[in-house]
Amino acid sequence: MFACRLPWWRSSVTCNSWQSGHFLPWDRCQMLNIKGINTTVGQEQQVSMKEKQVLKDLEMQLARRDTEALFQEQPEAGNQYLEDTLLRSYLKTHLPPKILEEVHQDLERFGNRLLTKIQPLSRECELNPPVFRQYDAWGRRVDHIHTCSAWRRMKEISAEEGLIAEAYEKRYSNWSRLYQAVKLYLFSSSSGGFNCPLAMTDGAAKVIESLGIPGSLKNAFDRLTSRDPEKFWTSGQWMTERRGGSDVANGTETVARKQPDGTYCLYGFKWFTSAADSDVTLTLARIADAEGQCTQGSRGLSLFFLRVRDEEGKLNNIQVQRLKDKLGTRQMATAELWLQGARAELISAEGRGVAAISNMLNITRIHNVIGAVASMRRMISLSRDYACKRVAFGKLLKDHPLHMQTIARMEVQVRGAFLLLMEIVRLLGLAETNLASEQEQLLLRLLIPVAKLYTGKQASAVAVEAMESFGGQGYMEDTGLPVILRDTLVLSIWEGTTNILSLDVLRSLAKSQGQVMAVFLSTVQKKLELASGTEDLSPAVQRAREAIGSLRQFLAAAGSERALIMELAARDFSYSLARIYTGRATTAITEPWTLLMEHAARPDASSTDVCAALRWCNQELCPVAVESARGSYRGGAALQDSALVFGTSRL
Ligand code: UCC
Repeated sequence: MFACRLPWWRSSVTCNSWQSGHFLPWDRCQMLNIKGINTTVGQEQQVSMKEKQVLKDLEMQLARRDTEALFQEQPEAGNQYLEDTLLRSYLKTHLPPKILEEVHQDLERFGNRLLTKIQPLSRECELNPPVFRQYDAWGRRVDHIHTCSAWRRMKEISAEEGLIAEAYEKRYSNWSRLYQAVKLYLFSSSSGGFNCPLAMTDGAAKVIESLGIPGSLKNAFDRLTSRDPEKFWTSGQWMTERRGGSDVANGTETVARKQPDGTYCLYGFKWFTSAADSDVTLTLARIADAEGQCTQGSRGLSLFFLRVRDEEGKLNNIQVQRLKDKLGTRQMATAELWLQGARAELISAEGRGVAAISNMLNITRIHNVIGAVASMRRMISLSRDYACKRVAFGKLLKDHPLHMQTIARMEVQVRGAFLLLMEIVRLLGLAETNLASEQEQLLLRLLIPVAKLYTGKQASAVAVEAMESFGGQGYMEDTGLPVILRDTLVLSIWEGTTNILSLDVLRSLAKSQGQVMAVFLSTVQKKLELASGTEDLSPAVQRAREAIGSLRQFLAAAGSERALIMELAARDFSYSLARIYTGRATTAITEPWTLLMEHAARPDASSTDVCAALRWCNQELCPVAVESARGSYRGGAALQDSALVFGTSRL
């Protein structure tokens, strides 16, 4: 009788039904049975002419069916700006009408340009990663990094669109920074990795601006912030050496020797240099004294500016050792570089390199947040579109409640992350136009690492989840989905890992002697009291209020062991700040609500806005209090952790 094997691989599914010298696939056997053709083993070899004809017809249908089964409708995104209702409602709520009108027109146009012109370039960048050629045909060392034309076009587009310029021209005063961030957010997922050099370019411009744009750097500043593609320069940020990625203070070995003309020659090895095709860079080095000695640690580091190549394209006493073979961001050349007397200009006070470059770090970390939110938004948009096209189990994915629950959970995450991003760039805009109060400046200092670490993790989780929503197709390279995942996974690593950023949160507490925390708590508390009048949101307000109470209790209970406890608690503590604040207010420091709640409390808020706020506040808002109550930071917790990792025998 019929004895079909269970399928282990779709195309090799067979049954024992032998026809014309071939095994029939399982579904064809099924069809024969359905058609009433007797297919028991003994009779199979005597199929009549009529039956053969039926079989032939079936073969054709099945051949067609097999082919059709390979086609699925491709998920697509339209004009990202027009489709992003949260972005549009945010801008409508916050921007002054005149600015909104201008910005709206530009963003709609940009959304179309992204869709029709820029996205295809992005794919080209992925398909044509940079190539490194060390020697020419005649054995001469050339160290040439070849980038594709699409990558170079991205640079021109970045200038044309004012993706850096917008923030420095300040034509919309404090709103310019936010407007720039919105353009970068739209650009990010279509940039083919060019968002990385833009982040560093913005950071370099910020450092130079914070130095008062010294005459020697005027040309560089003008180029970094130019709208002219012919003039526009990008910058690198060479911080990482072999001994230190996170621990820059102890890992930096590069030495700077002063020259008679006041410039310096740098000698050392830079282990990761992102966008090594950049025109200029900022980097750290230790200045050697007359005896060739250097000060070790953070206080020995100074900040330098250098051009990577001269006018003819010749490297500035730099050798490229090789390009990095990375999991993602493959569109971009990340190189190992030997500095062999690279000419550089000292741009910080001696020994103040880390403090000076932290201006750059804070900007690139904001760009990281932009990248994280953009990546989540892109994945969710595609996932949502696919849910409207893909049929499974007899109905569209969008009609499967569990599938929709999964996407809805991601949507709550991206909404929270988006509003946190807007809050940060709003505060940055105020700070850059001298409109920020001292409290707002403190909040900004605290929120940058909080947002960077939190959204980096969110984005990785959402990208993985969203990929799964496409089933096996999500895992297929030529759908373009794995690129998004790969490029997202770096967001929790570069510009400071989650733990390093959690420690930076503690640094901001220590440096401000706790003021950042006092501002955080009093701000959120005040907002919630004022917010409690909106009935729909009252469960969220209640949960947020409880979370703040728990946070206060945790801080009070840390007591004398505070330093040790805080180090162990740093990550959970930072997560708590992110969740509580995201669930706070946007418009001004003296106004009510949590970010999502404030958005949900607008007169023209939708039920979606309310639902997102409620759901955000349904998660554990203060994990640090929960873990603290479990004893995760006390007494022998650190020893227990080690025992778990290594086993007691290794302790
Ligand atoms: O990965 C890299 C490039 C990737 C490409 C960029 C893509 C961007 C996004 C793309 C968009 C999609 S470059 C490598 C990135 N590396 C890091 O991020 C380093 C991670 N490590 C840290 O952040 C560490 O915490 C260090 C290096 C900052 C620690 O250095 P120190 O010297 O041990 O730290 P100190 O001694 O605590 O701080 C020295 C001074 C202090 O000021 P003073 O002396 O006045 O008290 C600090 O307050 O620097 C100040 N400072 C800061 N100030 C340190 N960090 C900050 C900060 N974040 N903000 C303000």
